[in-house]
Amino acid sequence: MCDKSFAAWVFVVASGLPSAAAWATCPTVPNGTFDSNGAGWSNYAIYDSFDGQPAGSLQVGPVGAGSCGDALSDCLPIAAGDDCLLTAEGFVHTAAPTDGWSYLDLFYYSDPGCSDFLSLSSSAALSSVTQGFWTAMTTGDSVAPATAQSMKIGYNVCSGSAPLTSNVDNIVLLPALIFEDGFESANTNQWSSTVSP
Ligand SMILES: [Ca+2]
Repeated sequence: MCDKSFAAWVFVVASGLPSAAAWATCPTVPNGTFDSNGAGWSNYAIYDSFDGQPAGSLQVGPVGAGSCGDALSDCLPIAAGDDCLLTAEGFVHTAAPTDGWSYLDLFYYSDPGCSDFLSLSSSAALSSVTQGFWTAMTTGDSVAPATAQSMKIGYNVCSGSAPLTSNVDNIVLLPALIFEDGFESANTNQWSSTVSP
């Protein structure tokens, strides 16, 4: 009984995927897993060969009390309307201050060289109350503004009453259009068949 239901569900999902033309183009994040170094990342970025998921990550900080510090990627090309999910894993060591935050951000620019700042994506936030294990973060859908030509990825650490350090690993950009078509129009026209819940 369980096997039969599962087979029907797999069939519906696989046959209902949108056409290739519906998928967004998202740039590949250079060196987002920090396997052997922190190349391509600047500002508060410090390579950490010990911590990681697996080992090798970017340490951001220590950021002084009451302030924020960004680790920033190199400038990446993007086209207006590109719809991407930015994901990563964040980490704060045990016994760190608990009144700080880390943020995962996309910064959009109106020129190809990341000079003319346009806007900031919705952020993914990680409280420093969460300590001792790697935690998944995602910005959710982020659509490049109409005049965007480039972007940077940022991992921003903001301390509270004392200096704070946070690590980041496995930074990935994914197309965010898997469920485009069909459900937004309040019907199942884009899907080949349905099964009752
Ligand atoms: Ca790693």
